[in-house]
Amino acid sequence: MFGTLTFLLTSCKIRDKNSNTNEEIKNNNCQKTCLENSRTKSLLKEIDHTNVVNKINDSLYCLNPDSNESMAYIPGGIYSMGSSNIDMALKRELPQHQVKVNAFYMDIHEVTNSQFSAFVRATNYKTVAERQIDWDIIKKQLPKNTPKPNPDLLQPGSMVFVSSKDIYNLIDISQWWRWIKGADWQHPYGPESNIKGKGQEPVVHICYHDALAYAKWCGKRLPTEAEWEWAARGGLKDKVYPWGNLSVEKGTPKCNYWTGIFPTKNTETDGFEGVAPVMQYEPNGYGLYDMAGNVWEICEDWYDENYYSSLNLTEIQDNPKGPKTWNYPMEPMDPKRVIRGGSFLCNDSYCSSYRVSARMPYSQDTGMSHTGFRCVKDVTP
Ligand SMILES: [Ca+2]
Ligand SMILES: [Ca+2]
Repeated sequence: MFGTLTFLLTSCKIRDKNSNTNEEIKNNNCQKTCLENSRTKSLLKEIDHTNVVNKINDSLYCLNPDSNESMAYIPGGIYSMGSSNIDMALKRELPQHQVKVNAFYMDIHEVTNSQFSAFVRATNYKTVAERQIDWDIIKKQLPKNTPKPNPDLLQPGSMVFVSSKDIYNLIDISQWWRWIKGADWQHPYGPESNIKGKGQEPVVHICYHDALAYAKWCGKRLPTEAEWEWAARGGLKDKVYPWGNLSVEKGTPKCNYWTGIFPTKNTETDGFEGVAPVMQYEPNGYGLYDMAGNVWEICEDWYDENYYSSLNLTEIQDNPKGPKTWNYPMEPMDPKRVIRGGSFLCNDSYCSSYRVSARMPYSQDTGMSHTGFRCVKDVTP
């Protein structure tokens, strides 16, 4: 939320309406903040959940914290973390470095609305997006002398993707992201929306603190970034995607992403314009669903733009937990965690974050309509 307000108050003050040629849009992709999103109407779309319900026999498995049901065993191993594809990777994904990961269990799908509902019913937990915003706290993360915004802006709310057919560049994310008062996990598109019939969709508008609270309640934890990438690779070596190297555009749909031209045209050829119920596509080699696309997944690690390049490449990183703190020069005062896997908003024309090595900063106090999480659990001898 703090990052959201930073965005609302400080970003994209200058709107260069002359910089909207295709070539300039392509060049501007180096920014790749990737705060993409889905359309409001996609929330209202009726979805047949039959197949999903058949696949998930007990979506409330977290009610039994000792159960590993709906979790996959991820064997330990050593792998090359980061991208081996220089053409597709961002600097933050380089260089590749050797990482050792111990075995663990991982949720086979993103945490669903049904699962999160059980947590809230049991604990009365209120997500950050549902809480009043404390100006005295967030002003410390904004440039000095930032004027106090209208009190309306300090009401509970969250960031919602709103599609636009008329954009002038791919840098000013305010063209497709809106702060919606009353948007939260139970009202993903604002106070008039709800999650009825969407129990098998991943919970969204979740920030790091919310995800952590849920994980602890389940007797689980959030994955480290190294664990997440190792799991996403599904036993494959040096591949671009969880399924291998075949382009996301080729063959049968492999994940829920933005088909078409982001953010102006969504062809829905993967079956969904917005968020999809979990487990709609083939799992990876470890039996994990939606490690590419659908919703971003929050990791435990702080985000450091230069973390990989700071490592000693002659050493194997033993179960790394990331940097000691965050480093994101574009918003230096806003604490950032790592998110992984991309979302239903990702597209090759923008950031192609459904690649297994793709990594993105995420304000730890912010909820967004394309971000959720899944949990892991240690293997006890
Ligand atoms: Ca899609
Ligand atoms: Ca995902």
